Amino acid sequence: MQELGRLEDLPQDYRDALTARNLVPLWPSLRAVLPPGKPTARTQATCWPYQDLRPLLLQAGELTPIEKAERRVLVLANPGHGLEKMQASSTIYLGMQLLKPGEWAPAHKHTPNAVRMIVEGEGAYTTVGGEKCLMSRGDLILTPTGLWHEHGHDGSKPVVWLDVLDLPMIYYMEASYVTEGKAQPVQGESSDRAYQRGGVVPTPLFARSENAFPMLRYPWVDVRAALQALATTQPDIEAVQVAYVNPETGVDALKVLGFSALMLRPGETLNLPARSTAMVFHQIEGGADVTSEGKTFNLGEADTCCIPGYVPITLTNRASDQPAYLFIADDAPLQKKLGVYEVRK
Ligand code: GTQ
Repeated sequence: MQELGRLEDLPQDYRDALTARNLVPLWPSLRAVLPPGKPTARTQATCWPYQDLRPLLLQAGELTPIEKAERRVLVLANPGHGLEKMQASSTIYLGMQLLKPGEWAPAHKHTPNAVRMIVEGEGAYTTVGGEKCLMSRGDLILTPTGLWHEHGHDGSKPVVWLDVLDLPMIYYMEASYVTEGKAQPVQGESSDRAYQRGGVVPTPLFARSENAFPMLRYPWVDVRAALQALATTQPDIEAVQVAYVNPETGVDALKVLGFSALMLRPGETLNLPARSTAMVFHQIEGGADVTSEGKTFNLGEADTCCIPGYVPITLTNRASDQPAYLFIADDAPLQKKLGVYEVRK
């Protein structure tokens, strides 16, 4: 590849004249913005073990009352982006949120899309667009763009969940803002039961739902059962994996980030080809080793890690006698819409 001219090759008075007019020569920076063959990733392979962050999150519960936090969250920040950027990857934000018994995180709505993966505790709920979604370990609850949401807790022990947002993407677009609101009237329990059976959807008076987000809660009991059924009925399948989708259309549940659940069968090692998306892995049950570029994270329950895009990843179930279950998030829906999604075999 041809070596290009450097900034230092240009006379200082010429450079000053450009700067004074808000002009920049492209060629000294061309290789930085268009590197050959593969992007330069700021995202670094990073792991956030739950046992490290849990005591600090509980300490936040002592130090900062919910009224002073609104959302009591410790952000899982990737050092490659700089901690102050609060990004796990270029597009993904991760946060661990704590709600103590009796606390209430007030209603608001915002342009970024969110999901919550429940990590610990019982008795909390989030009300999304008037729908009360109960939180149990492993459940996935959507908070799509523009829907009111608030969190409450009627149980007796702290509840913790992992927030996954496309905040870095929406913020980068200068499209991120919030609107505060009042407590929402609840219109009933969550609609997940209506969509519980794949292949049949509600059609009241022959009409399909026109709701862009018809299902907000994906209970772990159902997702786990789907994975187990897949493992039993299709033993030769390459990977026991299911995607969280809109049950009306089959397309990704949200528009920017994609979510799936993976069962690693006892003793299984899975080689994922290099894909153009960074990936987040969160251990729901069991223990998995996540290896990329010679580095391995030994995930235990509730641990979370992030791996940059364009590198192959190896996943290994450490147990030979029981499955391991992972929750996976990436930005494949966005990359596919933009036409930049790649799998390198
Ligand atoms: O629970 O609404 O982690 O608005 C970051 C921003 C959680 C939430 C986060 C939010 C929320």
